[in-house]
Amino acid sequence: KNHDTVLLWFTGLSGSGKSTIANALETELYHKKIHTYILDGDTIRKGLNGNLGFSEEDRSENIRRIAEVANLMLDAGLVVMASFISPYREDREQVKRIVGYTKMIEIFINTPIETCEIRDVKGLYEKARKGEIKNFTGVDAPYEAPLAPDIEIDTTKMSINEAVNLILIKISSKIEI
Ligand code: GGZ
Repeated sequence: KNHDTVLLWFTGLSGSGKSTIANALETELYHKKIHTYILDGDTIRKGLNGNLGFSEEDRSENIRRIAEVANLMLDAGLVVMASFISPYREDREQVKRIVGYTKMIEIFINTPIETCEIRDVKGLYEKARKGEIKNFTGVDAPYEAPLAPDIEIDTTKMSINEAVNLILIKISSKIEI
């Protein structure tokens, strides 16, 4: 089962660039005729995980369900990209246990919070600073950085293209692309 495929797990703060990189990577894989699927908060938290919030327990359950869905998609032969803050180390370890350690490429989008906050694409940091959103990652909820990610990207030091190329090299060390 799960032949020749891989789960690209993007972890990092809100606004760090996870989805941007996942989307650019998907375009490249499409050109290589690789079938992909992107799992991200925009879809999962509206649908499957619509009953979950941002407590520690709910985030863990969010990640657990996503891992199970990703595992099914790997069974179907897709290259799966998952773009979630996934702030807890133990939750990310659980993902590896669910899909298999060799299947998961952990990609830490390590953009400094100052940059994420300046970008503030959705205005959420400002709201969190004012106390209008509680338990916001990096403000009043923790982010446990990966200790040994497969890839680490700081988007203030690397372009999207460079990041995508780095990830493509890693993928090609695992599967034929
Ligand atoms: C963090 C929050 C919160 C809180 C709403 N903390 O920039 P975005 O908007 O699109 O990405 C964030 C998204 C995080 O959902 P995840 O499923 O990735 O989180 S986790 O892995 O921790 O379960 C942000 C928005 O949801 N958002 N409230 N309190 N991000």
